Amino acid sequence: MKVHSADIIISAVSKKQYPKSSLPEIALAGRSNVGKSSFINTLIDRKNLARTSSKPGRTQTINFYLIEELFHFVDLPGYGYAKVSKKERAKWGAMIDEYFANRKQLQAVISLIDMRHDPTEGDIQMYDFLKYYEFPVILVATKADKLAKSKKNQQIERIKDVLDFDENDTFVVFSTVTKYGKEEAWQAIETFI
Ligand SMILES: Nc1nc2c(ncn2[C@@H]2O[C@H](COP(=O)(O)OP(=O)(O)OP(=O)(O)O)[C@@H](O)[C@H]2O)c(=O)[nH]1
Ligand SMILES: [Mg+2]
Repeated sequence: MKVHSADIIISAVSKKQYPKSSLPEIALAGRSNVGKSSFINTLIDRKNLARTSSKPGRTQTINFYLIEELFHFVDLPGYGYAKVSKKERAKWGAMIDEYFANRKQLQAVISLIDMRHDPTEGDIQMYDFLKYYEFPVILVATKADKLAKSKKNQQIERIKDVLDFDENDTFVVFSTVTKYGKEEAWQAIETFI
């Protein structure tokens, strides 16, 4: 998809603030710093609409982006950042639960995983959660540019194995640096909007 219009609608902390719109939503979940915001920017050809940071934990609100007046990307706060307090972690959990429990517009979840490493405990929990509630998942294995070509296939198999990946879900190898996987990601998203 070639995107001409993309705007941030709101940074929400509770459901009262979610957009009053019935447009389909595609949410992005993943560890803090995995590249959720960068993924959005790459797909819509913008440098910095979704704020990115080398400091983990930057996105601590649920950010709704309206794309082509057609659907919303919903950038969820990242999990697994060590330097947050117990209280903040609980707040994160409540915010995410509130979103997943209430949002009928949600069509699919893009779950991002850092391709260089095995899935973390948080990655496994997130995937299990999404499968349990039967949300369609687009698994995006990102930072592919940082992995030697010879290691890629091996690591794809490893990630699928650790997650007990459901082959009905889509698996996309991706990089914001080379834009590898961009078309494939769009194709997967377009089946849900
Ligand atoms: N080499 C490489 N770096 C990437 C890629 N994707 C993201 N990054 C970098 O990873 C860092 C974190 O990216 P963000 O997009 O801010 O990550 P996020 O998941 O939105 O992080 P939070 O908002 O903190 O949850 C930034 O320095 C990005 O430039 C990629 O595909 N390749
Ligand atoms: Mg972010």
